[in-house]
Amino acid sequence: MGLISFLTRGLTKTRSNLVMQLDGFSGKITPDTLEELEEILVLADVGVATAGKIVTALGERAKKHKLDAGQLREQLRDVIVEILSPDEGLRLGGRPSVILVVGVNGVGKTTTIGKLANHLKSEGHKVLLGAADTFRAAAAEQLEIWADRSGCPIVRHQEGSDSAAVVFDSISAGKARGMDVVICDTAGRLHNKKNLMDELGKIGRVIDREADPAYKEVLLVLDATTGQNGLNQAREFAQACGVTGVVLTKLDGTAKGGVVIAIRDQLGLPIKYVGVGEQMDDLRPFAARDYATALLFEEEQPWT
Ligand SMILES: Nc1nc2c(ncn2[C@@H]2O[C@H](COP(=O)(O)OP(=O)(O)OP(=O)(O)O)[C@@H](O)[C@H]2O)c(=O)[nH]1
Ligand SMILES: [Mg+2]
Repeated sequence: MGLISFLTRGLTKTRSNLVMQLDGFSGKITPDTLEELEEILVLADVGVATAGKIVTALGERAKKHKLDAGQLREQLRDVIVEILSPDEGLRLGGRPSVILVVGVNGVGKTTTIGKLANHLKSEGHKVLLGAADTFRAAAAEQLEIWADRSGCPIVRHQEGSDSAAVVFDSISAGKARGMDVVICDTAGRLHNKKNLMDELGKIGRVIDREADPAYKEVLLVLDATTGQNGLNQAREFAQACGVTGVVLTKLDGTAKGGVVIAIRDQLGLPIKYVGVGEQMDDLRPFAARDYATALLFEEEQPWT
């Protein structure tokens, strides 16, 4: 399935709300139109600041090009693409590249790792998984199931052992076995728990020491259904462990798909992948243009 169809399916809830309301506009684009649009965007979890920025940009375009409401969706899409661009992929190419996956409890970290391992493997990369969630009972077993499904080796220690030691061993095994990518799971943690956040800092330093920091990725997994709360989580994690990109999961179950735009705009963090389901192939690399199109249009447009 192409990315647009995939996103179109995943973003159904967000889009149907947005489109229904946008279709209500007609005639000239007036300050009232823009004000209403701002509210609609805020309801889609774009956030107040970013929604304001979007309608300001639209107002300028409307004035300059004498736009009417029929052109609103197309123009809105272009403004959103501008905010979400440029697309940034993973920094691969290290021997191995190391991806640390972090986030609060239950956002979809382990599932995302399974999907990502499968995706990278299908692109020809040799992937090893590190079970550095040593905290939650059965966390390593859960990752092992994904390792089996995606056909990737896994490094795991006993429950309760030091997570930084698992990361160390995973990188060593990755080097010894000629892996391209090592993806390490971590235990879910609340962003206000200082000692747990410090632990991520420690793991990050192990990666910097043992692997090439130029190819280190710290992916923050955010659950799209939490909407604007994700922004606060992102701020804290970014400070604690130098997040390099965001994976947004559970877009399939929410009308809050607009939060992607707020994350990029407010925090400057690139969205690297989006998850729209629980299955192995329900994860795709993020693409700004396709995302914005799927957010606003039911079908692929001739100009995409
Ligand atoms: N609908 C939907 N469900 C998802 C998605 N990603 C993950 N899930 C589900 O979310 C639940 C939690 O996923 P996990 O991968 O265990 O989350 P986690 O962040 O590793 O959880 P902890 O390790 O306990 O912090 C599971 O039931 C997953 O199937 C997604 O993109 N869409
Ligand atoms: Mg987990």
